[in-house]
Amino acid sequence: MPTMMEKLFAKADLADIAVKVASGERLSREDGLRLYRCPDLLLLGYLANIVRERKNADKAFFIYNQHLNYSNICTNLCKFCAFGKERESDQAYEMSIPQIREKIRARLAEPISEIHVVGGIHPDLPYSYYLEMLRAIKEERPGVHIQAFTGVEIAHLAELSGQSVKECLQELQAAGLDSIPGGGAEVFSPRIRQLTCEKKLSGEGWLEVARTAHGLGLRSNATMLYGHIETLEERVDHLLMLRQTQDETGGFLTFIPLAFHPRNTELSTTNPGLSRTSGVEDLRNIAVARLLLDNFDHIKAYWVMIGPKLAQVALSFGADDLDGTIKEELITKMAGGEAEQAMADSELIRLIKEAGRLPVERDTLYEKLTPRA
Ligand code: V47
Repeated sequence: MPTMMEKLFAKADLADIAVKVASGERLSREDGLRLYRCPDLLLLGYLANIVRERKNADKAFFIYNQHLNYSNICTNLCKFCAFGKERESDQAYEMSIPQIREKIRARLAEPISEIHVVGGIHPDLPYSYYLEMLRAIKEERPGVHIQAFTGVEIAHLAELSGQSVKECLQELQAAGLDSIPGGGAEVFSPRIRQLTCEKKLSGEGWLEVARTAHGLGLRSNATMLYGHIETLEERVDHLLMLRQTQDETGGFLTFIPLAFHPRNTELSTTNPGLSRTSGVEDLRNIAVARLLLDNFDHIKAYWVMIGPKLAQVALSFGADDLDGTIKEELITKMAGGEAEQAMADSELIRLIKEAGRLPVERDTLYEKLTPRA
């Protein structure tokens, strides 16, 4: 006699996918589309949670980190981004190396294990600035892990320095770079890139930087910016390209779905119907990513973009990581993000415990850190 769950999956036409998930079989492109189209969020969550618990049991990770957005001056001016500004804009800024040192020094009393560094594609900061920045951060905070420069920034720095991506990454590594954040991936579809960020490095270019970094032993993250003008097919194809690359290199640490924030973006002016993503959409993207990305160990619910309350719920829909303490992150804020930018580690721990999970403070590479008294 079919069990209650079997009946529910049959009713939602997901019976075959449920069997695949139970046996750990890889899902197809068609399966991914069916999952995205499934109206029953709880069934999606149920399936994603099976994978989440198989990979990470009850653990929910967080990190004590500091974000540093060194400059918002950007030549790409992507239509979904409210952070990037032209040099002439009265909102444009760039931090000098002494200012960066000051930002790091100001938080030396906190047990920060990672500095997350991202900025725009600056038209004229010299290559030496980036090397100096890395060295300065390590001088101010020896031993800290620097996760810096998206694949797009790395490709720009390689060009600026007249080196190959590999040579440039090696030089950045020698100056203090420890891993690469997941930004700049957006949606790999050439159609979406043409419509939203035509000046940006291509999707294939972004993946090539990741492959090169992984070949050097540098780990990196991956993201997808969803909830704007992309189709479900484009989302699934993006996830499958990441899965394919992970099969080749095994170098991705975590996947982070990024919820589009329309305020102050050009995309929202040309598409007035665009609104903030809904909670259902956010959870659905986390669940489908967990199910399709079978070779990724971790899925992050980025609380700055989806809010701490939904990020907490996401721990039952496939996510096993809440990112960290952050404090100041301007990319979401400029686009209308309303979540407080700082979260105490005690608050992250409370959210995780209330979700019935086991809080684990991690370093960037997901090594467990000893709990503090
Ligand atoms: O690449 C830009 C996205 C990214 C908007 O690696 C926007 O752990 C929403 O990648 N609405 C940068 N998103 C941030 C990023 C990130 C964040 C947290 C953790 C990690 C990680 C990476 O932010 C950009 C772009 O995809 N973005 N504008 C916007 N209006």
